Amino acid sequence: MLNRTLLMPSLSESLFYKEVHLLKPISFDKVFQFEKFNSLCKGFVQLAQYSEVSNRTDIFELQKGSGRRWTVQKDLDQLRQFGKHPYDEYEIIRIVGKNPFLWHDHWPVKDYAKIFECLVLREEISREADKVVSKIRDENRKFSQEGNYLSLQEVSYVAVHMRIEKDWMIHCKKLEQRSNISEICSSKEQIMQRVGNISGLKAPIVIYLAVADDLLEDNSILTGWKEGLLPFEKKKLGVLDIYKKQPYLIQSAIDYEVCLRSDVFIGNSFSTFSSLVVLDRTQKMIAMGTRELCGTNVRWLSYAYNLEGESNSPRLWATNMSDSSLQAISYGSNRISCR
Ligand SMILES: Nc1nc2c(ncn2[C@@H]2O[C@H](COP(=O)(O)OP(=O)(O)OP(=O)(O)O)[C@@H](O)[C@H]2O)c(=O)[nH]1
Ligand SMILES: [Mg+2]
Repeated sequence: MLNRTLLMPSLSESLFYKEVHLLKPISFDKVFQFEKFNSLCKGFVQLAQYSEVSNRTDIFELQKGSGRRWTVQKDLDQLRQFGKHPYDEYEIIRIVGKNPFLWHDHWPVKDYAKIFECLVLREEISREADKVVSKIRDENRKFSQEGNYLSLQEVSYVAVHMRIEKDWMIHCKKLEQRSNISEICSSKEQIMQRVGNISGLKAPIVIYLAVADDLLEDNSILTGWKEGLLPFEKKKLGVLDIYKKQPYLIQSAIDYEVCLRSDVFIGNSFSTFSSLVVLDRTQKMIAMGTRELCGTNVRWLSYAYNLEGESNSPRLWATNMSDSSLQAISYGSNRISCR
């Protein structure tokens, strides 16, 4: 919209809400392949390094509004205005403000989602995810042989993003009160029960539990699953070392990959992490030419356990790519396009 190049953003390596003093920036290119991004996103979004800027002091600060009187229309008008004279004379525009954009209202999901095709993890990170996935598949193979199953049985796995860590429990309770929706916080028991009711999971099958161990107060997540569902977290799988040597952000990035590649994914439709995994999977389905995004016989099947589906199972979940707002995929929703 401004017809400008985005200077490489800095991300946060640590969790923000309680460790502000430990806040450690990590540059975009430590996580994603920088050049790959620009080549895949040519004509859409381009990134540049700070070193490419000739005059780093020639900055115009664009102040974004906030509060009730700040509307989507004002936000949009301001952006348009800053694409023109005299602002186009400045080499850098720095956008500042508490909510720099009302951004989720300016682009339809379909356009925004293109970004995800350009975000490719650095190899040293995806290699760690490869290790975790192959451990999961090894376990699956072991159990399917023990049970005298055909050795040709597909070596597939299920990933459940159990969003029950303590940062979430604080957040989701508040959100339920504020939005007057009671389907946001799911207990461990509800997750186990609903996942157990999914018809068509070929037991025995390994269930990978994607949780941030450090933030988990209840460490009994391995018990209480229906027979035939074989739960594994990082410790039982023997991959704790892989995660422990990484900062918070990279740990979640590895788990994101593991969830992305699973045969069936089950998450919480109000979690940004879960919503982005499902968006990514929906995009893969569309790229493969899948017509029935909400069928149960598709590759990249996903469910939301915080919403009730058929016979008390989790609800089937695919991203509505023609949604006009990013609200649903960035902050969550209970309208998830499959019924
Ligand atoms: N740090 C960490 N996070 C993990 C891991 N596995 C899964 N996650 C998930 O990654 C997300 C990290 O939390 P945030 O930094 O708040 O991410 P977010 O994009 O705001 O996602 P939500 O809080 O779930 O909406 C959480 O949803 C975690 O449950 C892990 O091993 N480590
Ligand atoms: Mg969060």
